[in-house]
Amino acid sequence: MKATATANANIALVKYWGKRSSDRILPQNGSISMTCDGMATKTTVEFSEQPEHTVMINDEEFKKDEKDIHGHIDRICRMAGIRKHAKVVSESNFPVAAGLASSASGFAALTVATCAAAGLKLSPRELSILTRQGSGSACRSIFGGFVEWHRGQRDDGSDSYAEEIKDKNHWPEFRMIATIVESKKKPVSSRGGMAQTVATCPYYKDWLATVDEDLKNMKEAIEERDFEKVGGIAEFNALKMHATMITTKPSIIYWIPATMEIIHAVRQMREEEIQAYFTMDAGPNVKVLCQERDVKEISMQLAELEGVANTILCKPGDGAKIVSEHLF
Ligand code: 2P0
Repeated sequence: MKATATANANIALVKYWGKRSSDRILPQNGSISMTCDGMATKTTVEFSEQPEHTVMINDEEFKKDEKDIHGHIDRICRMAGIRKHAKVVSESNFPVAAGLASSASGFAALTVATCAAAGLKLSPRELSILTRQGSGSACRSIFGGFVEWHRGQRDDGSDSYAEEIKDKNHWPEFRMIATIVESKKKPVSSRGGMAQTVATCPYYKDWLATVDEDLKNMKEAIEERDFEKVGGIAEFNALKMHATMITTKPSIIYWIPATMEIIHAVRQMREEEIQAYFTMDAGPNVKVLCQERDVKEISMQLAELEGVANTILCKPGDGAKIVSEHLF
């Protein structure tokens, strides 16, 4: 009754922003991401007779917050029909809660390890649906390479799952440089921010009206390995999402001066014929999309910017999987 899983974070190229059901975590729109080799979480789960679930994340005891880890473990226990409690130890190799998709890799690794420890055998699609109920974007980290999370139509969520578009070997030269400007916990959570956006942004419906076109074009661009097309769609999609955040009441502005500095630097790089595009999530950090051949030059230019603390280089990675080496 013990198992360990690893999962990579994922960064959306077409963003998930807003829920149509918060109970089941059903999105308002579909999304597409790259699973990132370079930002991973490893989680060991063991069931025993201990009186309650215990969860340690990066050497700290997990305190209850809006992401209900204990409730997610209970959900899996109910499915498996077991009454024991879990000891969970989890470690990530990148800063948590800084808009770097730690909840995606975290919930994907937790779900895969907990199911294995509980003896629950699920298909990848079933795992994706189950993981989604812990944290939406995490359902994409079950798969590797380039992944689409289907919005689905049904109220029970049975058709809202992620699916691989292309595996990591389809485009091995694709790179993402996560540029860290601040590793502190963010002021407004993604979950709170998206609920507030759906409730108060006057342009939210306009955002939704553009997403299907982005999804269709992004899928084509990935299939054709058309870097400029992927970069252009991803960058504009992120700006549209941030436009809805900024025009929410009260306004949510995740950007800090260093964020703008990187945005302008990336645009300047394009002026100089360096193919680089940016995307941003619910935080101040910027992810720079590029190709292997330009990594050295782009990293050098980013390192020279005042507000940049460090960078993490990612390429398309594997989906979540069971590993043999436990954390305890
Ligand atoms: C994404 N984000 O597609 C978008 C872009 C942030 C901005 O998914 O409430 O942690 O657990 O479903 O998945 C972050 O939100 O939120 C996110 P819940 P989640 O990657």
